[in-house]
Amino acid sequence: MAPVSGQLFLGVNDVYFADNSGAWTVGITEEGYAENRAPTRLTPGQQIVVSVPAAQPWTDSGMVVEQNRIYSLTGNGAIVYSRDGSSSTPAGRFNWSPCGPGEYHPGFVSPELPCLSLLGRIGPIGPVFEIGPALTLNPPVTGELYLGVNDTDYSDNYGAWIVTLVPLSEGVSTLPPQAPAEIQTVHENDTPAQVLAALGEPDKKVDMESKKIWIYKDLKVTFVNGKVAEVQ
Ligand SMILES: [Ca+2]
Repeated sequence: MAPVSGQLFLGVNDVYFADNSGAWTVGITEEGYAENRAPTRLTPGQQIVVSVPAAQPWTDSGMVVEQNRIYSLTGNGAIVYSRDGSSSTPAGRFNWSPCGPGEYHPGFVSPELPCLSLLGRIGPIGPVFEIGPALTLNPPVTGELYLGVNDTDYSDNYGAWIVTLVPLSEGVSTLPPQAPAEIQTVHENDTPAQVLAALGEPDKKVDMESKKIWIYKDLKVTFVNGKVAEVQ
């Protein structure tokens, strides 16, 4: 099952490749969507509110975030994270060791990001990033957004944060199509008259003894003996 959308790379688990030969053949077939369900893609202007329960490390938002699209994520509310009733907002807690600013705290979902903060990842095994109270997200890949609570023990937690997801830009598919590249037809051995007909008047003409160079905005045509010899 693909955790995110992207280009698939295939590898050989070896140390020294210079003495290898041959190739494997890999077949790939689409078997359909996992759980017979495609996650929802946000339409422009749509706002999604997801509840992130404190009693589990990760919550599947059910939403796909798309590469090259910008999203606003905001986290609100407070969760209780220990039996003494201590609570945390999505910003996390820094007031005990090893959770102080910049401190490494092994055992937490992310030992580097703030304890008890709101986390995100794209796909169930994607790299973990900090959302905290607010984040402008520019997804590096297209995939389903997961929301997490950076804790060690989830059995003493209760409550939920509320996360709001809003796309700030259109998806790539809604960008206006690019104008097709101009088709320029200049062939070897064309005469200057034929080039003039195809490309129009050049920006610059360089005349040398044996050859002529016509320079266009993004093209250079070289004539030798009155015929096109090279187009660059
Ligand atoms: Ca806890």
